[in-house]
Amino acid sequence: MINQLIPKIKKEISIIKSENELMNLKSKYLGKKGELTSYTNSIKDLSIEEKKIQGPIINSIKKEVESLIATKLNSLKRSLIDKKLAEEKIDITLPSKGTSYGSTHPISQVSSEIVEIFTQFGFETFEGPEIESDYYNFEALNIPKDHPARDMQDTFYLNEGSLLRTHTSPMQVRIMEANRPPIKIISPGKVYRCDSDVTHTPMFHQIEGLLVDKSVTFANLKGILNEFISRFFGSDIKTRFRPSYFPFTEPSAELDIEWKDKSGKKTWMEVLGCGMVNPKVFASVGYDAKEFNGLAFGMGVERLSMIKFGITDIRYFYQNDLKFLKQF
Ligand code: 2U9
Repeated sequence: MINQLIPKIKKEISIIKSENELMNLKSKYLGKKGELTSYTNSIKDLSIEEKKIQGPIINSIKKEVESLIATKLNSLKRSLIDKKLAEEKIDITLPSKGTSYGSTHPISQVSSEIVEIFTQFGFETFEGPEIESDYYNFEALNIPKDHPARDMQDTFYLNEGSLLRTHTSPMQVRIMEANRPPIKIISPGKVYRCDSDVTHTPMFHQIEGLLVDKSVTFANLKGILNEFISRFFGSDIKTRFRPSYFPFTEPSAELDIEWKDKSGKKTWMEVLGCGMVNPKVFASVGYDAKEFNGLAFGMGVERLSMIKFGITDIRYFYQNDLKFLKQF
């Protein structure tokens, strides 16, 4: 009987297809109650002579069965790997899906363009903190306690005394505090106001400029801003300075450009605000208003972008709609 065991097991192993089946076969022959195990157990009952003959035979058969099982296990594992490799084959000759590139957000593009123009005029760029104190955002800029800008409905207040800056002017106050004229700076950055409709978002981007020296004139202000408009909107654009009011400048003006609306009709469009630095602002930073004067201006990057590209709703800038963004 034992002599036929090897060919029988070989036949059984040859049709096995899974590790599970192989383990069942292993326990059938080599397990506690396995066929081969019972032969091994019976050795102890044989006579000494029989033991000498049968013992080695049974042991060598057991070893061979163990080796047959190990070989089969290896080949099962190998064919599993081969199958996986065949399935996961990559056809490197297939055409690629292509790479898509992102692009700079239109607000960043326009902001950089404006900064670049003022850099060419010799202005240095400084960026400041978005969380500010009441002092730098309002007090030092001659914005009185009862001014509507200070109202809870216009300003985002944080803890006692701190707020989200409503303009980038606080940075310019800091620069003036730390330096003596001449000063020729611009400060671009995010500003925050409690406001939301087609032309206002609670956060928007501003660029403000400040030039302080011994004999700065309103003519200098007009010259700089006219040159800026012709570089940004085109050299054929007409401008006009219309009197206005800001607490931090005196006199103050708003700059309008002549622009064609969608139907081609010419209209005046308000583009930015400007003026001569109010002597009260100089007093806050310890400058002698008799010795120095300055020009200042401020513009909203979203507003300028909307005019330049004919965008009618400011919220397009922040909806991340690729159909919109890909046009820039
Ligand atoms: C200092 C002194 C004066 C900056 C100025 C404006 C006029 C202005 C608005 C334009 C549209 C803000 O973004 S907007 O809503 N800004 O009209 N800004 S003069 O004047 C300064 C700044 C700093 C120390």
